Amino acid sequence: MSEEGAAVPSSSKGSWTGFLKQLASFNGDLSTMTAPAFILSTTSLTEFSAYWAEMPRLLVAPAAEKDPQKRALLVTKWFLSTLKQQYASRNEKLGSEKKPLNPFLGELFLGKWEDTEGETHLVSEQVSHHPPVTAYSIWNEKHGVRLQGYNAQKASFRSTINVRQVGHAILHIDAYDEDYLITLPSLHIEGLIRGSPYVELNKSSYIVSSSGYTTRIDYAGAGWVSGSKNSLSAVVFPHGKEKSKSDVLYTIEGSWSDSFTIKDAGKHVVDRYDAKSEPKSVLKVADIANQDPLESRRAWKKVADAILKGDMNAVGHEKTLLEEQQRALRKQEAATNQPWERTFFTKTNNITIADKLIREVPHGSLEQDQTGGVWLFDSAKASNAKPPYNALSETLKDGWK
Ligand code: HC3
Repeated sequence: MSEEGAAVPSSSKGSWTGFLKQLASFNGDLSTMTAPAFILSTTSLTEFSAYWAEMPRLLVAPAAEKDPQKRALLVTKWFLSTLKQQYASRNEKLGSEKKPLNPFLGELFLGKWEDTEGETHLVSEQVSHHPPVTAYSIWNEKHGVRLQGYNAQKASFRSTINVRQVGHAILHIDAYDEDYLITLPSLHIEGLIRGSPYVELNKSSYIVSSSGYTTRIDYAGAGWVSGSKNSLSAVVFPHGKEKSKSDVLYTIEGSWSDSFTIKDAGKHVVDRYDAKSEPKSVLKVADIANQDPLESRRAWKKVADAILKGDMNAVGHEKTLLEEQQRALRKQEAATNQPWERTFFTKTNNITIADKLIREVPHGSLEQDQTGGVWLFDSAKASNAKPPYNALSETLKDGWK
């Protein structure tokens, strides 16, 4: 049994108890949740998009595989490798899951990885504030691999914070003109009572390829049948054969934060993945002084500095200034009838490849009513963006649809 607030600094025990009480009447909007200073993060959610590609080697690996079945497996392996980065890396670094900064409309986070795989670019943008939606695009021209997606969170409170992710990602491989629709796992927060929150994944997510393969990944936590933390169990099968055990092409068992093993239909081990030994590349981000005012680390600098000092008055003051600026902008847009123009993304009403592939997901739906539409990376916008963003045009060839 964990003791209430055992991991909370003694000066914050009262505010933690208050926070837990406030959760009982939580309205589901994560952005309105007010948390004590010690659990506030200095990182905005726009930065989280980088977790998709911290190991560019795994992201581009499918492009070098000629067999579509093995390619589908490599895409699955890459996706599974991103889970530790997405859901457990902050815990490892900071000791617990903190409350990220809520991006403002138009907020940007840009960077690139430079390693043996060449340049892998990242553009992340807050494309909607109500509801909060973050869109991203990640591309590596050398290998002809591009990922784009967007996400929002629907939260509720029942014993703990439960989060359903809305949105999806699409990975495109130029050489085979192939797309992979990736749905996002649900999660909940553990360790709340103790004061050291961490994420556990639950339910299932899918990867559906335009070449005819589907992967279903089932997640479970320590309290489940498997008994171990962050367990995953995945199967790769031809479209429509989810219920047929004899059609399973690969099975994957293990832990998304530690290691997993991949077996073929004959139960032979074909690959293993160990999160500890996989090298990560460092994302290069411009110095704050050279960033645009819309760029996340520049825009949030004063708030982040105040959080680091534990000065809650200054945090409140700086956040209010940002909010007032945003309100003034919205007012001006309404008065001139000119809605905010997104820098890199466009809302589409057309049928996308995602509409087609989502049909392979049981009860699957893009739920565009929950994300203010379907958001697509707009390479023309990126090429014509104001300096310095237009420099990205040199890295954008013809692969975008
Ligand atoms: C729920 C979450 C915010 C959303 C985070 C998302 C779903 C964002 C998209 C990324 O690709 C994946 C991802 C990872 C972690 C998710 C966060 C975990 C906790 C955070 C809550 C808003 C914080 C709850 C507050 C507290 C104090 C319990 O940490």
